[in-house]
Amino acid sequence: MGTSPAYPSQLNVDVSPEVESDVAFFKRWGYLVVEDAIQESEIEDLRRGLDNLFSIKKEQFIHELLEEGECFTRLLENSKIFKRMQAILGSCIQLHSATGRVVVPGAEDQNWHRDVPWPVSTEGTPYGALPGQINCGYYLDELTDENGPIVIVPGSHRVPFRPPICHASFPDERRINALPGQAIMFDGCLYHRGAANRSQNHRRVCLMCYQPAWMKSRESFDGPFAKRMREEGTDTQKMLMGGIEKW
Ligand SMILES: O=C(O)CCC(=O)C(=O)O
Ligand SMILES: [Fe+2]
Repeated sequence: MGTSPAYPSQLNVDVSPEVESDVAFFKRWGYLVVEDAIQESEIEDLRRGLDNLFSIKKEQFIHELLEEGECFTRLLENSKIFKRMQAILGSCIQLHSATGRVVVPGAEDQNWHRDVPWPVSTEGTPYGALPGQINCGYYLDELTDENGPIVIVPGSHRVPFRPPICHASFPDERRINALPGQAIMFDGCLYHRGAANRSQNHRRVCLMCYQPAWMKSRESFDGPFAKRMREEGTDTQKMLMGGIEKW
């Protein structure tokens, strides 16, 4: 373990009017589509990277993605996404998990779910704090009705009850046909699901999930990349990879 990172000097970061309006949209609806989050060359690299991993591991979910190569590590501080994550969650954030998902042809619909298991209240806690977790999907194949959009229920991140255990349609659901290059940020409490893949091709996505640095992460951050970041990284990189061990 390297030295602890210096804590950020302020919790709420300064934001441009554009980011402020994105934050307002996110708070209200629980998701955000960010245009031009990654460029064509990065998309190509990520596709190659995931294809290669899938050919070795042959698993739908590939965990601890940042340990798997440089094409993935560049997502950690993607400037458009990171700016918005900090604007919403505050400056003290860490990675919760980085996951690749390769959905093969014939894969069935995911059920509605929240990514987080904790209870939700419309009021937060008396002290104003909400546990937060925000995922960000970089879809590497254009999503269509065939290969499976990501389906969400806008605004459901605040409802104080859980989603049904099925994939029935909601009257107010939105099927997002994400494009490569876009990134889809969504609150971990938002009702969502990946739809079935009825195409002939793999449906590939990298999911980068962040949370306040005082929460428990899913990853243990004990791989070589995480260790190197904590030894040699900037204060932000140390913090992102679990460098704040205690408060
Ligand atoms: O593949 C997707 O569009 C979403 C995946 C997802 O929500 C999950 O695996 O928890
Ligand atoms: Fe999910």
